[in-house]
Amino acid sequence: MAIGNEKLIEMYRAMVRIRTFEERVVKEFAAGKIPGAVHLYAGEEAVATGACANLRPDDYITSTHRGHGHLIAKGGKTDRMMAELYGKKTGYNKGKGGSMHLADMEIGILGANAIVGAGIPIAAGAALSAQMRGTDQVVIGFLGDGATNTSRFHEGVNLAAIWNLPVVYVIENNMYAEATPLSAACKLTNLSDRAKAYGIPGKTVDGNDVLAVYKAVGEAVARARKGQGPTLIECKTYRYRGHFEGDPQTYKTKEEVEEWMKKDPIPRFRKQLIETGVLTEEDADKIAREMNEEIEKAVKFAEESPYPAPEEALEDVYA
Ligand SMILES: Cc1ncc(C[n+]2csc(CCOP(=O)(O)OP(=O)(O)O)c2C)c(N)n1
Ligand SMILES: [Mg+2]
Repeated sequence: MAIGNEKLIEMYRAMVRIRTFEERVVKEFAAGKIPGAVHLYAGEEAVATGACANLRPDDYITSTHRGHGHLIAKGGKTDRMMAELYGKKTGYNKGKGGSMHLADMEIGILGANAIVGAGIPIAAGAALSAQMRGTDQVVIGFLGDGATNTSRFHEGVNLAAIWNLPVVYVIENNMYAEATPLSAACKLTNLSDRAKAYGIPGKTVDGNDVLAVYKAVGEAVARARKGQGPTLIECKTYRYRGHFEGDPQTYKTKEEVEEWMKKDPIPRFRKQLIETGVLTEEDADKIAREMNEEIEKAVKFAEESPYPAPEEALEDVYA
């Protein structure tokens, strides 16, 4: 599979943008500038990036409580995201949703979701809508390993299978659901084996290898676009931070963390791009500087934006 240099660089930029955004979220959250809870994606950037690099602007995604990476990979704007995290009126949800409800319907982001597994049937629904409207749009539904143990997984994937819906389910197996290791919650080694129960193809890939994710999801997206139905893809990865910011992470061992740090998807892809002559060291450093500048601007935008007015509290919300 030949991937043009422009595409490779676009993917690298997306991964660095996600990491830089979140490194800044860590600082601002610790400084008390961001209310509520944040669940960081650091370490898993190759999954969202490799998956979304196969999508068109009019395709859809559903996200999870760990959604910053999905949003950025689908083209979400970091200034509006940061403003939302700050609870400001200029944010994606006018400051009323925060990290776990980020959405941008204009570019097919049907929303992050704090209810584990809730995006799975929503992805099936969006795919049904594309099928009924006769478009060739595709949906990617992101979910965690833990979400594969919910009833919504069974209902959503089963419906997608029997109706042959244009959806790709991408499992981000980061080995934990909160503090529970996957081995305590599921007997399988590869979660893609669950696809057999629904009669659809399943595949497991190295989720820290952006090109492996890109290729596997690319094949699944092509199948879905041709009307050949859903695919279940498991990406094995690791979250570097806690389940949420503030999690003491007593359930992880030092050795485990060190092992996964060696497999960090960003330095790994950087090395690959430099070795193959796609980027020079200077180019890669320039991308890092540009992302720092972008995120600096996003923070300034968030800080200088107003909070929603008290009299707007009941607008745009369900009661
Ligand atoms: C329906 C529901 N049950 C429980 C929770 C509490 N909860 C939040 S995240 C989470 C773990 C999810 O694990 P996984 O799907 O592997 O996603 P990860 O956090 O690892 O990305 C749980 C149990 C919830 N938000 N919603
Ligand atoms: Mg998990």
